[in-house]
Amino acid sequence: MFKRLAFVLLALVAAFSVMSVAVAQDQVTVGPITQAILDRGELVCGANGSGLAGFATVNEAGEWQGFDVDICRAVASAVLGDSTKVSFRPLEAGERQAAVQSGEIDVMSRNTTFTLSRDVVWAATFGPTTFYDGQGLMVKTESGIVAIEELDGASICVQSGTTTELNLADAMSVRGLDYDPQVFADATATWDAYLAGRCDAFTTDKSGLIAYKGSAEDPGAHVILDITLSKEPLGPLSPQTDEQFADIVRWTVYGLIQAEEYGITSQNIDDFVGSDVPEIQRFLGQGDNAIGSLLGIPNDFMVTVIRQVGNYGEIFDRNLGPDTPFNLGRGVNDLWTNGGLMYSPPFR
Ligand SMILES: N[C@@H](CCC(=O)N[C@@H](CS)C(=O)NCC(=O)O)C(=O)O
Repeated sequence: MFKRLAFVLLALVAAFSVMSVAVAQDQVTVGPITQAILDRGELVCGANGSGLAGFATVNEAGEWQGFDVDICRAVASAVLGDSTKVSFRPLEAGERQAAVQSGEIDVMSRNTTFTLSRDVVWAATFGPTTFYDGQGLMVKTESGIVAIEELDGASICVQSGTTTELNLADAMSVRGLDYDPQVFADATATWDAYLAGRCDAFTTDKSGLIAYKGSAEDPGAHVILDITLSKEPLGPLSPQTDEQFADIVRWTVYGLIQAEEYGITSQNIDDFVGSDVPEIQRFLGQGDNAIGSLLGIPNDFMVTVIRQVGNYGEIFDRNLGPDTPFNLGRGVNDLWTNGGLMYSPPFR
């Protein structure tokens, strides 16, 4: 008797779950952020306000470019089918929380570290990390300083509203070192103060140090110390008010990484669209595979994204790789198959 009841119950549960999957596939509820993007025909992306070479700068033609910029372009491509439909909102470090909480931006891609307190207090949903970074220290070459211990009693230029400011305090106190923090609200003022000799050292994410060093009149006059003070996982985030949109951001970033793993690029995407490999067909939303449709966007959204923006490796190389002034190695930002941390969950 009990067995029969249990069987009937199980059968009912199974039937309901099949039904709810079918419903979910057919009618994804488009969230308020996605809807607003569709209505205005444009994605609003929070970007670095002072400009960060390689990550977010405005070129002579007035176009935004850089690694962080391309992440927003990929999201615009996924939602609107057009990577150019993005309006960039410049944000200083201390303006980020308000920009997320007020909902004035749809997504932020601005060298922003994923931390527990930001996740909760900013009411944000962080997407996958796009650039694993760490905090560094830069000094003038002529100072002869090679180790953090030599900065005992030094003045250090640092930007407020950043994880940088907090990590510096930790790193110095744990070593019993005194220092005089010179704190500025915007990046340019921080850098200028260091250049003008108001500080013995300048600290920020190593990606930032590389960008600033490259922009110096004589890059050789500055050295980045061989020490990493913190973990700075940088990536996009969106207001927590729309989980459907957050899913789109998440799977667009994963799609960039997965495309690189498959060797699918903006140049060869058309060869892959006709592939008869089931995994590739599924990833590219071909045939009756439901991929994009589960997210409420075109089923083959990754075809558009890859065609317009390229895969993760193309984005990295275009902005930071060997043909750029930065010549950054992939390091931990390489694919997991090459010993790095870039790893996409399955598209299924
Ligand atoms: N990743 C750190 C630091 C990010 C940051 O804002 N860095 C500075 C220095 S590289 C910057 O980009 N400033 C530019 C600005 O505030 O516009 C964070 O999320 O707090």
